[in-house]
Amino acid sequence: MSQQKFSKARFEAALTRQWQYLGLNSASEMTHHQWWHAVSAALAELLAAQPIAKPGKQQRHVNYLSMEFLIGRLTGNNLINLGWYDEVNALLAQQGIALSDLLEEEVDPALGNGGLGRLAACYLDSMATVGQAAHGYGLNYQYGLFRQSFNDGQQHEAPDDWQRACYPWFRHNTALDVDVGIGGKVSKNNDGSLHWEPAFTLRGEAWDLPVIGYRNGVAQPLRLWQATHAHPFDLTLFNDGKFLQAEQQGIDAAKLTKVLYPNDNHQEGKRLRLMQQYFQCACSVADILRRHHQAGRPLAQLPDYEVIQLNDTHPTIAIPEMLRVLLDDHQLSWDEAWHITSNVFAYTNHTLMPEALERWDERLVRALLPRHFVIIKEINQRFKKQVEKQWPGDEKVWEKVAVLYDKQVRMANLCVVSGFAVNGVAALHSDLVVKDLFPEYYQLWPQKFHNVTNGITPRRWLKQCNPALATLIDDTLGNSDWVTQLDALKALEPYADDKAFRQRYRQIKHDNKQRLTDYILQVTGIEVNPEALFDVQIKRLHEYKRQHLGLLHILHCYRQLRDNPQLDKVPRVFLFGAKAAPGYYLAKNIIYAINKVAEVINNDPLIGDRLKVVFIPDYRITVAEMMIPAADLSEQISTAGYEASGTGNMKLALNGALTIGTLDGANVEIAEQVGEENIFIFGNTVDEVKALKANGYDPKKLRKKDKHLNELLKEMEKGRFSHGDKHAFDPLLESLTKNGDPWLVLADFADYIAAQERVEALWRDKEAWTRTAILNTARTGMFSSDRSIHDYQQRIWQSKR
Ligand code: HBZ
Repeated sequence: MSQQKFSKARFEAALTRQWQYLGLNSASEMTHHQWWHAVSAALAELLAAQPIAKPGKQQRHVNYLSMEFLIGRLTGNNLINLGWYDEVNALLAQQGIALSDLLEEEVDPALGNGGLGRLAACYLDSMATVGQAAHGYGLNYQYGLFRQSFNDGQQHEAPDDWQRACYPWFRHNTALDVDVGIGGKVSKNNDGSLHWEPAFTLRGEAWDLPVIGYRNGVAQPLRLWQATHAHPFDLTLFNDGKFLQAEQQGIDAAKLTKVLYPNDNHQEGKRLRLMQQYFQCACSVADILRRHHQAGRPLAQLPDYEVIQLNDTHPTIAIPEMLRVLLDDHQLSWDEAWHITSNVFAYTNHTLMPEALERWDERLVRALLPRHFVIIKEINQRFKKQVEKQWPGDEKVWEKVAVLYDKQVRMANLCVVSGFAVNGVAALHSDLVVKDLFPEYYQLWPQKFHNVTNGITPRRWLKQCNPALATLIDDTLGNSDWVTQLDALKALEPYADDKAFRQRYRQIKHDNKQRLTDYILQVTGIEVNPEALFDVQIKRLHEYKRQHLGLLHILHCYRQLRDNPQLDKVPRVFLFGAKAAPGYYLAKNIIYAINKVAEVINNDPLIGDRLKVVFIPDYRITVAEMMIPAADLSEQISTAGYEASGTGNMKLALNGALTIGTLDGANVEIAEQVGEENIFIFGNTVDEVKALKANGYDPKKLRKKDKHLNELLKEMEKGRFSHGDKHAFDPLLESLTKNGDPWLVLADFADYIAAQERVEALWRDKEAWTRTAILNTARTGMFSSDRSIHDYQQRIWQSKR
């Protein structure tokens, strides 16, 4: 496979068609936004007209099912992967148009919440790049993750209408539309077998986005299903009212894919969410089977050709759906259907937190999906026999491993029982999946359990977001092999000791910080000093991620300077980016607290430029692309055992930010790679966290003992940052003390401050700091998502069954 050639003539012709569609007389009449649209649509048209390269090797086709794909802007990324960026840039320049300005016109398609959705997007990029044949399957939400603004420091949410109807990269593939039933009842056939009579039918439209491999001629689809009414095509059915029932029952089909649920690591249990999940799964399973049939392959061979990777439990209902189709539509026996299904599905776990493990109320499942419920019961009963054999009469074990228990369907258990592989997303996490979450399953099926450490695509997260550093690496190594072989960055190691190289590396970081400084001024009106240490915490807002531990450190610094105004303290800019789920009261209070503290510190003349605190609003992929290359310090400070992996930690380290972090998730592997002397590790370990909790951890005692910490908390309690309002931060403060500090913020505080002092000491030695930063870039090659995909291939997708 080789790169597609850019044809200037064809591109110009396609571009001309675009302004002609608009009824204009020339390209020069287009607005900036129209230019972006025209260029993107022209590219999409050229791409659609080209034969799609098929990966050469005989390998199972991957179907990556995810409720979220946080893809970010596509036009710039596609140009880079196509290898056409410079040509298009030059061509537009001739017309007086700056491509980089045009690209700013694109609204982020924000079809995901955070790490899980972004991981799916990185994996699609890597699969196309390494030649792993794959389809991504998800939903085409009309509204992506809400837009965030701050109103007197409080988070305000607005709908994210990203105008999917005129997104130029979309193609509605009408030939692939699918009809999906919901509700109704199960009836017996004459031969005693069962069939489902849904109450109504919805139409799933296939909307495809191209996923372009890095300069290898590959383009494969990300297929996002969009719900509409099923259109009557059969007059009898129409007269029976079948196609109108949905509306009669108050189901507005278009509602189904209206909005992305804004929760991360928390299940809400809403009926509409289950409908979304089923709709996405039914459309995807039908599409996978359609392709299989079209290729003329027998059903029994499905596992030889297809694998379905479930991105967490959100698409689990695909399992009973596959069984239903095989049993009812194809009349396979249970054993045949089970053999096929249980060799096709693999499950990735992204969390151990009980509140995030999906469970669905039996009544809800039965009402929406009566046939699926019968199938789930069957799976459960058959599995019970197996458990009985291994642990006769042990109800405690059954209570843990059952698929159906207490009138709830447990999706994670359904995945483990019905899939051929289960994986965690970092070494530590995969270990805990086996030891803490699924020990009994591990006893039954040790061969099912794997680790695949997460990764990030170097195309978007280095080449695209940090072009100056990419060019420095190209120049230094004499080639660009690192873009697809990230391990090649190892060869940068000797340059850490090269003064001239350090100077260039530092200059690039400085320029990136200057760019971010300008952006901060533009969106917040706050002026920060690019010479200061940029201390960055960017991720969803969640207690376990402990943005409030960061806040306590800020209060500590502020206090130090007030106690001793002459103190020679390293100037810092604390930068936050985070959205809180709209219903997550405490998370919103943490945002409010950070914003209110920021207000006081930023306006304190005593402090001046020495400390600034900025909460950048509406954190999203495009903002991450600006913050990551500008970061000096990467805050990865979750309570050990709770961040499954993290991927921001990888992006930041690759771009030369040093990590301050706990031994959690992939931080452990980052520390192994960069070396302990090049990372700031602190805090209680997983085992220590467990011991503290087991021994009755009492934050109040800690507070009493630590006078300084007590002072910091008291300042907040007294209303010092809230115009005298003593209750402004009650939820946060109560969680830290009265409610037992479940995330051990106070327990890690002292060690965190000590680690921050080591940060300051190193920062004072500019050359030593830069040397460490370079080693971080050089040694984080293993976190390429290309490596993750190779791991999936070897350990899961291509493994002998
Ligand atoms: O998945 C994250 C993990 O917290 C993070 O540690 C990991 O690096 C990343 C990729 O493996 N999990 C999420 O982002 N989870 C969600 O966004 C989520 C969304 C909807 C839900 C539950 C979780 O219903």
